[in-house]
Amino acid sequence: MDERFAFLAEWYDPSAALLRRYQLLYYPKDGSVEMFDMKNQRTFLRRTKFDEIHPEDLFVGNRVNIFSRQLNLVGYGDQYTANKLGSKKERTLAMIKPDAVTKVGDIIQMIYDANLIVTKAKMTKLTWKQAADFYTEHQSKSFFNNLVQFVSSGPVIAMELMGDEAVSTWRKVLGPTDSGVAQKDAANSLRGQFGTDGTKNAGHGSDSLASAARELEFFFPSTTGHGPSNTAMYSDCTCCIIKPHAISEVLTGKILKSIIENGFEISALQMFNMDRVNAEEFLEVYKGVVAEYTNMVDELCSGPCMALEIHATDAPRTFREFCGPADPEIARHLRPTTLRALYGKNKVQNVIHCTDLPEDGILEVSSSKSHSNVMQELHSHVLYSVSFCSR
Ligand code: RTP
Ligand code: MG
Repeated sequence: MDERFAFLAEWYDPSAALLRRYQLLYYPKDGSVEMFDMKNQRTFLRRTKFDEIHPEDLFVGNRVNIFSRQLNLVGYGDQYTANKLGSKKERTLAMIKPDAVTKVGDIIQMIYDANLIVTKAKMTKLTWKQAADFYTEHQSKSFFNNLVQFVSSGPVIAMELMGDEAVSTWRKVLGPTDSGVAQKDAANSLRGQFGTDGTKNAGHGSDSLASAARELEFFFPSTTGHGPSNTAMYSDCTCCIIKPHAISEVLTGKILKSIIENGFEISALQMFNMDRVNAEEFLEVYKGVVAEYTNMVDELCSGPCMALEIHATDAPRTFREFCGPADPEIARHLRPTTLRALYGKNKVQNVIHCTDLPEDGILEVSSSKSHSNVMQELHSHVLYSVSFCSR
């Protein structure tokens, strides 16, 4: 019999408002998948070749996109799969400290290069008390006050990372605690490249699975509340969403780096999953106006995306110019150095959704709304979605 891996998977069906459960089978020999509806006890998808799924994406806690359905892998379906694919997978908390937030692009690239994935992310600014709570284990140390003062001195970016031995892998990426030592002994490590001294050392990583669980709960609570709030400030800004296809193509690091290098400040950042209802509402201004509306909705809810608040003078206009024409083919002819020209595939998978209306037609249709109203609307949709999804 062909080797096969089995998972329990959940899919939220928005039209029925039901959480549906499936058994998902994957056959590595020919890259085919098969799905079985658990409630109705019948085959849902006959064994079908599906090239877009990669064996390394198959582990509990991850999401996979199968024929436009976003499935949550919630359990292993048999002991064989758990042993073979699950035994080394861990989650850990990574935090980019205030001194390295502008290096977020390089750092996310380093995370992916280490074969880890980012499953949650949020920019937040900790109060003194929050930082002291976070580092409570170091309360009695001589450096405690310095550390708390530093970590609460500006925004940080907290992330949940997942992958094989994530706790130790991420600490290896960070390098030695003291940046001076890191520069000598591990020049390519995160602290070797971006740290300054023993305290200002660019990043944090949980030191055990138990700390990881506690620290993830601190930033991304699983039960009550949303954790420390994001840093959105709603002024002189525009809203940008890195689309799911770009995230799964591992472009996030390059995109963030390019945004920052071109003089834009990222004043808020949060990763989230939009469900179909959210995506439809978010893209409502395009409904009946842009032919690709339904495909745009499909794309936006096909996996995690990253919402950014971009702060700059005249941000909506300058940032839109930086992204380039919505159609990557046109962008490659007219503005070959823009993000969409460089990384876009087609009008739907065009890397970035940025606030504004790409077609003149829409402006006419929505002429009752001023430009800034549309922006605020989009912005509040994102933040609504963010708070909705981080629940
Ligand atoms: P982290 O917790 O931030 O990932 O760092 P770590 O495990 O490598 O180091 P740890 O001993 O847990 O210390 C926590 C943070 O405190 C600051 N520190 N300053 N002598 C000093 O000035 C000193 N020692 C530690 C660093 O920011 C360190 O990351
Ligand atoms: Mg530590």
